[in-house]
Amino acid sequence: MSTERYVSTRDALRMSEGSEVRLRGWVYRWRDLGKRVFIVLRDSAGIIQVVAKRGFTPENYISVAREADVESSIVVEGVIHRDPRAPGGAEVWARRLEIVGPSRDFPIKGGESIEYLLDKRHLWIRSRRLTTLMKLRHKLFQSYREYFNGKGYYEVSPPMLTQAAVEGGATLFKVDFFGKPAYLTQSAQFYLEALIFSLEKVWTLAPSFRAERSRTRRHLYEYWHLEVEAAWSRMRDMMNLAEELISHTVNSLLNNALEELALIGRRTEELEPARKPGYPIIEYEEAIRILQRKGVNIRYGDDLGADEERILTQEYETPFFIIYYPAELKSFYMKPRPERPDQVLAFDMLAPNVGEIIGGSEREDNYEALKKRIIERGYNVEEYEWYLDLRKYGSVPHSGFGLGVERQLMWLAGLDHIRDAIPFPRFRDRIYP
Ligand code: NSS
Repeated sequence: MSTERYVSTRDALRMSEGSEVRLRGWVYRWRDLGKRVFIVLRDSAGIIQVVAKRGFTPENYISVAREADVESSIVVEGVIHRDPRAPGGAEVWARRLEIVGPSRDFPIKGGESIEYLLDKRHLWIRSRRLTTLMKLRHKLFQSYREYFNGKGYYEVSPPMLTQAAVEGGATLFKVDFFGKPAYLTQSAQFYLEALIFSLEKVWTLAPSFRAERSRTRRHLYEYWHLEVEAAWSRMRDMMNLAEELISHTVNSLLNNALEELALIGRRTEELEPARKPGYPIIEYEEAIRILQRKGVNIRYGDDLGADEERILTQEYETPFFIIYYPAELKSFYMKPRPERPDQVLAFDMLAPNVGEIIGGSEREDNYEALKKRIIERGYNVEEYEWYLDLRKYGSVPHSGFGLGVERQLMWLAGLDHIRDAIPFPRFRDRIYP
């Protein structure tokens, strides 16, 4: 079979009347109208309608078409017939059909609950919507690489097994590492920081793990984290990079993924304003005032939760930054703002309808100051010995950020839940499938 030539559904749809074709794929939909059997054939490129009909298709192959239940894998030989009524403008009149792998009683028929579908994720993933989202994800990943290659950043590979917390102990996943405790990484940041002393500008795209206490529509236990770190970079430099990256990906998808965006029903005009960098910047203090004006019961010093973020995102039609948070709301490694040492040189980027997609900062580069903060927060200095070393030998000002890839995809694709931004979401009490 492998020596024969096959065309994709996409190519078949472009071929002229009467072309002889051979296709392979899966039965997406199936209808038996007696004299005719309609099969919608699905492959990785798309779908095409196949018709087996009396007077054209030999009787024995009409019987094969009848047995080709939903999700059977099949091979079809036939002739292209251009017909404006067929989806995509053309269909295949079958001369020969072969079932490669039968499928009886496919467990997803439509109308099932989300819980049920999540149990059947390994099958649900074949749906047109999920397939399209995975294609968008692929194109998003490509656009990240495109961007960093053009900027002279080195792509590096941090470890997933670690021995200390980056973002606090509360969300650490503990692992038994030959009798000693280890943790799944929450962030590659400290390893990226170690790498800038030779490579200067680095980035990575890797999983991060968070044992989040609560289930929300935007938290996963395992998510993909794009992280960046650069020597000699100040907070504003890093913010510029972050918005350039985001606008690059928006342009890239609006230029190269219109088909996918249309298939999932995304209103792309909502993404247009984000093509250009220059996203709004507000200070944390201002964000609190905006929320108070809107009647939210919040005070300076309170954390911004999902609800508050959502209200703020309604103020802007592009992503925007919130900067200068009170130090106690943020991680120990952030550098204090010189003119307001109770605040840190931190920036979050919030995207419409989703909220925080990026968290970043300028890092504390002074050995004594960093050590003091580790002690103040009650952390074990020994665990951070190597991280402190980076400030002992040739310290430099540096900044970085982390982007939650699924959160960005939620925004780009207009999803109201994070589960479909990743093929196999890990966000519940059990790991299945
Ligand atoms: O905790 S962060 O805000 N920041 C860091 O981890 C830094 N150490 C990154 C850095 O500077 N290198 O997480 C960064 C982003 C955050 O803005 C979210 O978009 C995403 O990671 N994030 C998550 N996405 C999905 N699910 C969960 N649980 C999650 N937690 C963070």
